[in-house]
Amino acid sequence: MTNNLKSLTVSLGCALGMLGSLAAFAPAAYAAGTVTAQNAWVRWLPNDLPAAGYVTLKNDGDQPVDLVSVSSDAYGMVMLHQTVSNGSTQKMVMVHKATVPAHGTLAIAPGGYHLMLEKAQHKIAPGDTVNVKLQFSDGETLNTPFAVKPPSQQ
Ligand SMILES: [Cu+2]
Repeated sequence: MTNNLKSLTVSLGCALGMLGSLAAFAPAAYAAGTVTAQNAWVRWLPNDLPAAGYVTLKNDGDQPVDLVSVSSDAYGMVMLHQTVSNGSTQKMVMVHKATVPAHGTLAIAPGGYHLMLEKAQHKIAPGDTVNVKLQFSDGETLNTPFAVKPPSQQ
């Protein structure tokens, strides 16, 4: 928990420096509809700390598809982050896309990618559901309900 909080605090700095960069990546236009979202949840933290969102993306198509934009009415800022290990330390970096392989899955899961959810627009607590919009390079948009879970959730 202590380590988590420390890296979340670090992410705030990285977040502020990169505000809005995801918006520059407009989805390309292809036929939509090969990606589905499963097991979407948020690890909520108290005191308005940024929350982390996790989801497994499954691509049934013949082409890889990139997750290129994330947003939510429930949070003022949503970013795609990646946790990078450097020996004993971890840090978060912002990434502009994450690829869901053809006929494969991408696990946005603890220790790897996560959605960084900041600036809650209303009171959010474990047991709630928040909607996050996931946009892909094939033009597809998935409005995905994320289950809000307590800090102890692994
Ligand atoms: Cu982060």
